[in-house]
Amino acid sequence: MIHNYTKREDLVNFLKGKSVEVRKEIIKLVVTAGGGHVGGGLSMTEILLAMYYHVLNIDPKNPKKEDRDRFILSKGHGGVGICPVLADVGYYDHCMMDDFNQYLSPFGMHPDMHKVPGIDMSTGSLGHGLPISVGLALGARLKKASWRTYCLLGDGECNEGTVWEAAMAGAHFKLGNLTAILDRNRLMLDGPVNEIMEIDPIEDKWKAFGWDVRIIDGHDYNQLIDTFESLPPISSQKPVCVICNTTKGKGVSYMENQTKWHYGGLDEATEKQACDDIDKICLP
Ligand SMILES: Cc1ncc(C[n+]2csc(CCOP(=O)(O)OP(=O)(O)O)c2C)c(N)n1
Repeated sequence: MIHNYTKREDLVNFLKGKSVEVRKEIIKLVVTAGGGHVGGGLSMTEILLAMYYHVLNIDPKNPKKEDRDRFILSKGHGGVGICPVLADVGYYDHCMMDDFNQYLSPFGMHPDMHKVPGIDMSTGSLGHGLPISVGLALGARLKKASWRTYCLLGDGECNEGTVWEAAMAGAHFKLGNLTAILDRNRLMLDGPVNEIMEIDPIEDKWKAFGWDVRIIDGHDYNQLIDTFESLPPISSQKPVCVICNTTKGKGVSYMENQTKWHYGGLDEATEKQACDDIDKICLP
């Protein structure tokens, strides 16, 4: 954990403050880049802040530490969402992102593990994060290592067959050290998930594939912390999928639940409106 809070209430208040800062930085990066995957960046802010500040066993000053927990951002278009969080916990300085997604910048829309400290796997082509996570978790188990692997997936991404091949493999190999996290914001690039390719009943599907399932509000820090603190030990025989119900575009009134804000650009007025809205965000 990257904080010294001993009282839950203080930790949650701290993280809520970070939610505002990180969302404003996402908006800034989208302006710098001339556009970006803003909707799905804003839906996973609380998940990422809870993971990087509290749940993951990591050392940002030693990003490749062998016994660190691994975190795979399978929805790799979430670069604008994860890069500010990695800066915040200390992997690099925020000013390193001043040329975000510009020519020769280490920071692209899809984060590169060879250029961005803290990124455990380069992703962007959907459907590959969970197969890779299964490999990592299996490797850890074979080495008798104690670290865990976490994989954050999009719900639209669950259209990919490789997600389900990996789900089958994770259960087959009894990977209790593997946790999938689903950013269930119900929208994808070009429409609602249930119209493009229905994934419900998603809870039943993960269960049928042999996983334990938890369903929580992905913007509620108390639920996130309770869930990840109570994961079964890595010696358990089942991987866990945490389905996080979220809102795409969370915090910006004109972006929330709007497919067109999967990817977009901002002018001065929309940027100001976004930041004003974020200042007033109300988290559970
Ligand atoms: C293999 C592959 N097909 C298509 C795309 C294009 N694409 C980028 S994001 C996206 C939608 C993903 O939806 P979801 O996983 O729900 O992401 P979120 O809404 O959380 O941003 C698609 C289809 C891709 N990156 N990779």
